[in-house]
Amino acid sequence: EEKYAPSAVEEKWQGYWAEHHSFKANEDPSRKKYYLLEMFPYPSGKIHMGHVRNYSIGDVIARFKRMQGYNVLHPMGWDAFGMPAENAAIQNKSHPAKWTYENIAYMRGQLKRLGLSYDWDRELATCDLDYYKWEQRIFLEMYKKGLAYKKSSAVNWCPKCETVLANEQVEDGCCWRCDSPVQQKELEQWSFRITNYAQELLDDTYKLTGWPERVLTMQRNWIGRSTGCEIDFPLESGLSKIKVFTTRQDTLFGATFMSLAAEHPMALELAAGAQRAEVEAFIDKVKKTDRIKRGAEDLEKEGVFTGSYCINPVTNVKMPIYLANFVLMDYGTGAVMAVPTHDQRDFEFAKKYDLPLKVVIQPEGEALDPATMTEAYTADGVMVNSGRFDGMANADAKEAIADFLEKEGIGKKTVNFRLRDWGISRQRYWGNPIPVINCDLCGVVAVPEADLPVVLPMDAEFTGEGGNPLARVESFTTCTCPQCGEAARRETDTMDTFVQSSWYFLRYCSPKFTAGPLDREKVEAWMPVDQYIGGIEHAVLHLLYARFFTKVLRDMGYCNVDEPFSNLLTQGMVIKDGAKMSKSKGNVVDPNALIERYGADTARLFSLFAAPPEKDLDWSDQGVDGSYRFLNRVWRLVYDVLPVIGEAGAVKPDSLGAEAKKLRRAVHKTIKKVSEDVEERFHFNTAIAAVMELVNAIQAFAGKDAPENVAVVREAVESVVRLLAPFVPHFAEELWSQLGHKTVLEASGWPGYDADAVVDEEVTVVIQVNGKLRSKLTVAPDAKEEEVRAAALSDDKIKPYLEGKDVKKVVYVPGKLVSIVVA
Ligand code: ANZ
Ligand code: ZN
Repeated sequence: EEKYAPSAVEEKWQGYWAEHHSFKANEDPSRKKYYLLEMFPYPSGKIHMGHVRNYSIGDVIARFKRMQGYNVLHPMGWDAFGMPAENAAIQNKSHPAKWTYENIAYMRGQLKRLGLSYDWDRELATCDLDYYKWEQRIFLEMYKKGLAYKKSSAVNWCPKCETVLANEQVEDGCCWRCDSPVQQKELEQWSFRITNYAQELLDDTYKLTGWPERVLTMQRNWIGRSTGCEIDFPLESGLSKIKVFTTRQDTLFGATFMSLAAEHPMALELAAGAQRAEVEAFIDKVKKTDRIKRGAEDLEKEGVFTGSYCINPVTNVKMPIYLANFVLMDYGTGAVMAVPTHDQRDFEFAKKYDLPLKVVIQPEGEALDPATMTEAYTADGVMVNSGRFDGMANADAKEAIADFLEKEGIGKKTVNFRLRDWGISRQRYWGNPIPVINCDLCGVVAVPEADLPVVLPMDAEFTGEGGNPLARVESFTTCTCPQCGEAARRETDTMDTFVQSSWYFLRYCSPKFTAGPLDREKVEAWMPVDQYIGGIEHAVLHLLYARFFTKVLRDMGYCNVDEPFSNLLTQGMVIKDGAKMSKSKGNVVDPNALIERYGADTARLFSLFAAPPEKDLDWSDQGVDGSYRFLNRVWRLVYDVLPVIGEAGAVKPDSLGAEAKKLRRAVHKTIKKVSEDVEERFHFNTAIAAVMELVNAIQAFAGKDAPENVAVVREAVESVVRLLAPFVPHFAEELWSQLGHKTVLEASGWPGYDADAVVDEEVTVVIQVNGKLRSKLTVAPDAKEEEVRAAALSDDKIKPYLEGKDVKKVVYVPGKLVSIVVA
């Protein structure tokens, strides 16, 4: 008997798959396609347990679908631009490209060592010129369509990384990467007009039925659609007016003052005489606070009176105009009609500055008194103090007042989105150069198509000082303007790495295409991605950008899909001792050590068995050991029976004895359960547990050697091997070949179940009442006593005999009889 030696088995089958191009994907209209994708990794150095888990989950689905006969596309690549490479270069006095490509080479080896079923011929790295040059083309097309534009704006600035951060990259006021406090800075920035797609991005979330509801909710909140009105408030001077955005026009009669953002263009001109100095000081102070803090609910409300007034257009009451720290310039109009009785922020502000309160919505059957209110009343109610709208439900008044404002020309209904355009400029070297030239005479000039690509120069220096290293490469920055021929300066901002990850899944469809970014025919053959798998941390950032980019490319004619990912699975974290594995916690398990000791199959099996994919996986050394012991058990079982089952023919179900029939039922029930668990719910843990039970049943089956049973035993062990194949592929291949077959990967390799075989055997139980036969039941032979007793007592034919009587005794003779005694 041969001993299970994982490393030899794994090397053998990895060699076999490579040699036979087992995972090469070709378009094949005769088979149903299945595009399976895991979020590609950043080449940080080496893979961690989170990767092992993510890619093992994906690999199970890919192999399962392949065994079912699907034409599977399962590619892998590298999200290879970004800051860590530049930081490493500074530290090691080396080059980001060298660091990145070395990491890729190492990590590719690790992924191969795990036996993942990738089509390696499609591998790409986003820092390959062959990839990023096409992105420059797409950028210029977006520029020409007005979807990429440059504007000066206050941006989130990380002083440590010396770069701009998107709002999504600021977490609790700190840089998502290095955790430094984020500052505000005015800069010329390139942006993508994602706001043009806000409505479609929102609407289409309702088509994404294969996404977790939680992710869809996060996307919807991020897009943040609000419906309401814009309303004009004339200045007391009559010279001009202030436009506000409100979602609560039903509270208009209760607006008693006005709050403007410190950046509001009218702020200074409204600051009359004595107030001027105080207003200027306030503006200075507010501009220094970051916008995340300013938007936070617990912000201490602060403001300053401008000295000017405007007029409430429906009550004609004079309203003092304030600047307020919680009003943001980049939402709505940067001006808020303040209704302190019905908005909590306005309430706090009014209390602080002693401003008037007027109730306009009353809760049913209650009378709010402004003098005694301790917080704003924000729920629904009945309109009061609102002229002709009094007595209406406030929800109805919303409509009625909006109509009224439109009719009177005071305001109009509008929609507002929280979503901002996507700032993509990064003051960094290791990224895709934005392909434009800045000319003193002509302004921004696109690099002509003939001059593309703009190649990232290799001779930059990485000292860690002076900001963007790319801006110091003279040979790169010096150029002539393509329009006027004068000396000009090349743009040195590079694109956010989220741009590259917004279309890599499309490029995988035709990774070697040389006539453009995408071969439309191939893209049509493979897209959309049928199953996408990745971490929940990308619920907003990456997934929203990828959806946006897909729509842009669709509108440019590059692809034909509205949505890139039909189904999304967000897997949980790998934790140890109750905490996420991280260097700082010192609880990291290195996959290399694990694989060396137990082999890739055990590493895979453990990470699939220990928890369902969407839950956190709790690391346990015993769990790993248990997985390894299970594989050894299966290995021994197969070798044990090999000598006897060699000659077995097909199973003849009718000629089987009771025990053999029972084993066969277990086999087919397991096939059914595993198929359903994998296919419908990705519940790999329960699927594996079911196979373990089956293995126990086979081991316990006494008649293994009897000639009449060898066919059943062969079917049983072959089923075990095939059911395990997606999880522990090398192991399964080896045993499958020992069982006399070629490769378990073949289409139709996944077993089907025999519907007749899974039907439970039934026995007839008779029911007696006071010794007389009154009815019969059919139950499973191993049915539980309580169930049979309950079924007997509630049997329709029995009930009449029990009516009005006392049940004295119920006796169950298993599988035969229920005897009821009544008096
Ligand atoms: C009057 C009012 C009365 C409001 C009331 C609310 C309650 P959402 O739902 O998030 O879109 N607002 C408008 N622009 C703002 C800005 N630039 N900075 C800070 N706040 C702003 O929020 C819309 C509400 O947020 C608007 O409706 C406005 O206050 C405020 F009982 O107008 B409301
Ligand atoms: Zn010029």
